[in-house]
Amino acid sequence: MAIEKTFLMVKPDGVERQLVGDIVDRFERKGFTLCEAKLMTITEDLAKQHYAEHSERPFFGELVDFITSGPVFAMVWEGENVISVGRLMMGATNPLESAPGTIRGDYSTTVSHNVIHGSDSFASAQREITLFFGEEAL
Ligand code: 3AN
Repeated sequence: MAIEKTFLMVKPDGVERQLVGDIVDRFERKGFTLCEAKLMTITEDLAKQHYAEHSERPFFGELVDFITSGPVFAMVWEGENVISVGRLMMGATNPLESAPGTIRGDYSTTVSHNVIHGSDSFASAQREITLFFGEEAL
């Protein structure tokens, strides 16, 4: 048993396609608790910090351009194993591997415009929650 918190974010494509309600609904029905949420536009500086681990990758510029291209819906969710279960609910990054029934499996066909971001580890969750909502949200 591990009650923990994770950072989830509906990306600009998901907000534009009006998928926020569906995504919040999935996590609520699963039994997780929404702790923080805000609709916001990410600055270039915040995008670069958020995706720092990808800064050397060839798609980094594209990634920053996309995530700053329109409003995102940033959230903190709490619950048992919410970090790893949240990743399962999101589906794989590779569209060939994101199963139907998952968020990406149901709504996305590409690796870049893939609707949702979720922390991939406890350390990432701590870092991302602090970056978007401050230490008091941990
Ligand atoms: P995830 O979001 O599933 O944790 P990461 O951390 O490997 O995936 O990648 C972060 C983001 O970078 C992905 N959500 C995706 O939008 C983008 N990305 C990953 N690989 C590629 C790629 N080959 N081309 C373009 N964008 C990519």
